[in-house]
Amino acid sequence: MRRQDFVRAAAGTLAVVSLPRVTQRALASDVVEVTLRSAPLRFSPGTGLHFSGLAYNGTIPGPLLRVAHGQRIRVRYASDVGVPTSIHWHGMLLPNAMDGAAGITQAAVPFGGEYLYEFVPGPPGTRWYHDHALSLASARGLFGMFVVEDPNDEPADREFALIFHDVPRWSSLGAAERGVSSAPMTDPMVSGEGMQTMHRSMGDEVAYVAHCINGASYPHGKALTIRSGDRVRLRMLNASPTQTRYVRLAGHELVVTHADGNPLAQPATVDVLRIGAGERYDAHFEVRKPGAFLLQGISGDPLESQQAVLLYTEGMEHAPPRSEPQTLGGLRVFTYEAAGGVGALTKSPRGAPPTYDLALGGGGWENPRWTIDGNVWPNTPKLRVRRGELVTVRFRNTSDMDHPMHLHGHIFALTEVNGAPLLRPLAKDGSLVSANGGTATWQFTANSSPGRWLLHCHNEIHMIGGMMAEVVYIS
Ligand SMILES: [Cu+2]
Repeated sequence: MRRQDFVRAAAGTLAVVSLPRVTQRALASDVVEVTLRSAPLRFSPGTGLHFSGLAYNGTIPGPLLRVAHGQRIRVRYASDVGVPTSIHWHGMLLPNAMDGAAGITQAAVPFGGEYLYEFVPGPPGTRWYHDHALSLASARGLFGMFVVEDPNDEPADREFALIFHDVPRWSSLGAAERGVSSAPMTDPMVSGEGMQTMHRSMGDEVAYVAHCINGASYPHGKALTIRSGDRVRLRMLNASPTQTRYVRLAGHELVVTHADGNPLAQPATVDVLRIGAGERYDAHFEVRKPGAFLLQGISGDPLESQQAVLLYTEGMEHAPPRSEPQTLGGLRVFTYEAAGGVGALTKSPRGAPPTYDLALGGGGWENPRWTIDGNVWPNTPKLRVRRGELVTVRFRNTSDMDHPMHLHGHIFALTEVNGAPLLRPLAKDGSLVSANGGTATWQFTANSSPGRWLLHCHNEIHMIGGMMAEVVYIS
């Protein structure tokens, strides 16, 4: 089998979410050849729902890419869509010219155009790819998961890739860009008093017509089979353009092992995962008894209860599935503080230079500006770094929305959250900075390939509204 055929076989369609391992069959010296073609797709995530989306290779999400660590990948990208596009390889350490940030590391690919991406995917872990040309093409369906196998991973009996994504009401994207959307905020309430929807007066959120896992809303998606005694690994990605997800598997606790694809210093056992836009988490659970269970989004938005997938043991596919209430009351929720542990400061919180303090602001009714230090891209700060330096970035969020900030081309250590230093810093490529005064501190070594690397909010509306800066290597 040629390599190209092989990766296609490994990827399959995304409806098939069980992941075969490729390590034993692929040699590290291989070049994996992939063609990704973007094109319009009439997309139906459920009965009676239709959406004019954009798709890689005819599926939303795009094909699951999977390589053994050390393999090189060569992706021929061809665009058949009428808006500018590019492909960003999210969470990868790669040459700057391969980063896929249109207007920064490459020119956007026009209709009929092509671009060749070639690099050695890494580090190992659950990564992803998506459009990055500020044209909202990603919100319309141009995203997929990219798994770089880690030879050191503990094997699981089953492994599933789960991509949480949303189908926007098209008109609300434009309204959100102008700051005049009236879509509600939908975070679940932490109180035990049941479900409430928080309505904020701000007009910056996108309205959605469907919330999906792997291309379908419940019960239209493909159910997953498990067996009693199985140790099951879940690779979860939140590809929502704007929203944080809270995810629970009915009747089970989840042992979280990786954040953004990178191993946690110590696994965290939780009832509910919180996944910010762009984040990934790997978790495993044990099937202790037969049954049918929903893995479900927990939300204040009733529509989001359809963001679920059924897991069942043999013979139980028609049993009424166990589900859980749409509340976080009394549950152990995954947070950075819970995963990293919070301790007393052992040294001065002041980072050595270069330290950048960035204030995240903006928003509000009829205000489409989302700012860093009061400015919008491209007038935002440039973080000038020299190769080899340890760089500290400290965020303070003065706005009343969370911001899932993401750094291209580097893995940082999340060392502080809301004033609490983390005993075990999390290795990540993005972190939520919470609303109304929340803080976060990142530290990373400037050891990527020289060039311009974006640092931006992964809420696409905020990014387009200006919340974007860049790390620039100087010599
Ligand atoms: Cu934001």
